[in-house]
Amino acid sequence: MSKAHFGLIGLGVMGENLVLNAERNGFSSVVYNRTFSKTQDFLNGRGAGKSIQGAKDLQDFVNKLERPRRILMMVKAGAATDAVIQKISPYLQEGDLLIDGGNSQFADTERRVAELESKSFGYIGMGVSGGAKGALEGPSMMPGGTKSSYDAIESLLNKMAAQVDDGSCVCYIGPGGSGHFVKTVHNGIEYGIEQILAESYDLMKRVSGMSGEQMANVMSYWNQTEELSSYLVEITETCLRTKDPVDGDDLVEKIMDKAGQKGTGLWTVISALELGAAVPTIYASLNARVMSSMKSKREEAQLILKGPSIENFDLGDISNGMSPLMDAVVLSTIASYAQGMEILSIASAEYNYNLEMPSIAQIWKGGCIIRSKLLKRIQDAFNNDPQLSNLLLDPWFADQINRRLPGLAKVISCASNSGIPVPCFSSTLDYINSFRTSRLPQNLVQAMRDCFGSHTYERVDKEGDFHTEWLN
Ligand code: NBP
Repeated sequence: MSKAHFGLIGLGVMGENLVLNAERNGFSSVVYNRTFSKTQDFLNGRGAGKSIQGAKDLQDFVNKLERPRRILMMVKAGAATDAVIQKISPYLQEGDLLIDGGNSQFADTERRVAELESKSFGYIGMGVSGGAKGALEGPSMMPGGTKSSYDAIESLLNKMAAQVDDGSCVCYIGPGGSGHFVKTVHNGIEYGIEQILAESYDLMKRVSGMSGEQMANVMSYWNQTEELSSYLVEITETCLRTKDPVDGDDLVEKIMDKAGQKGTGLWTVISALELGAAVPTIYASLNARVMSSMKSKREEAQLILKGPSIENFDLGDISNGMSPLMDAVVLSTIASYAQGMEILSIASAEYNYNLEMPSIAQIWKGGCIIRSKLLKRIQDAFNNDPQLSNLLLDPWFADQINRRLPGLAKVISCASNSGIPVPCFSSTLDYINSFRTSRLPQNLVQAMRDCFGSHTYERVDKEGDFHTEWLN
């Protein structure tokens, strides 16, 4: 049998679909999975009748691959990825290329790129987004590592990726762990948008008393607007329309209100704090998941901590453009993207990643979970002004903010008068109001720090560092 073009390790949800995608695009493949029965099940099931061979062990796996080998690992991030690298390394030869498509922490990828490349193997850390369907039909892929390693797999990735009007949803991101860094930030933005849609649902249900069907209609309306048309709005409509097959009630109402966080949202926030990037909307979404996980404490607190009753308030309906609620959703979504792009631009300078903002927006336009029409505007904004310091300053986005800020403020006031938490909406308003305020009250913070700790302060009227004996 002739040698296969492409090897895959890890037949989980993602690996299985990615190898079917590669095979469909003309790359004969060989698959290996730690538990061999999964390989057999796959070859007898979805992999049957295709140019896909199985391998029982890693020796057999590498023997079945043409050289230089191109091997994609789709295993659990962390220790499992290190274990696979350690086990396969003795079988690799100079020029072979390992690609980690899992959700690895970017610092791990930096370490692995250095280690593997010192042994003359290529190593690519590649973020993959799109879930099972995206993996099969065309995901968005964010590969980072040395450019020559990327060049060796460019044609494969170009064919496998989602396609949009201006190309495929993959490009060389940059050196080291940059691909996984960009994927991490992608997931941080995703956390933000999911929470924003959840907050809009909570308000529509509790303030306006809307049914699942009515809320789904709002999502359908939003999905036809330039500002909100996106995959996440589309699937929110589906979730809201879906009925429990047992009794026909809205299924979403039967789901426990506890959301997990697998790591990438947390890593986004940690990276942002380390880099000095302000990401309050994304942070609020992470914190909302943490709060949601405290179910029993919240049940206890509800009996003790009393709040106001629900205020009668018009959040809008489809006939009036769903304003002001749509204002809140649009501005918070814009803030999530703006904060994500801000982390990327600071990281690019700090870690010498040399990230291309328009290209990143371009490869997120298809295949991935945060794909949306807004990304075309983001791509244009960074193309029009490569030095753009914050997305909110682009004329199109600035116009959105200037028109929609009063609506966002009204929604937050209704929520707070009704005792309904809207952490992403509130953080967005504070973010925008802080950003557009040239003089913030941190002069007083600096005075206090100098008062108790002689930390010194700068003055607005002259150069230098100053100290005052405040307590004399
Ligand atoms: P999982 O994250 O559930 O990983 C399952 C695979 O990892 C199986 O093949 C399993 O082998 C293998 N594995 C584990 Br667990 N420990 C191993 C070890 N010590 N040595 C060798 N293999 C090991 O699968 P997934 O959901 O397909 O995700 C794969 C990667 O892609 C993850 O890093 C994930 O974060 C990332 N990702 C997932 C999605 C998604 O939507 N699911 C999207 C984007 C990225 P076994 O069969 O023998 O247990």
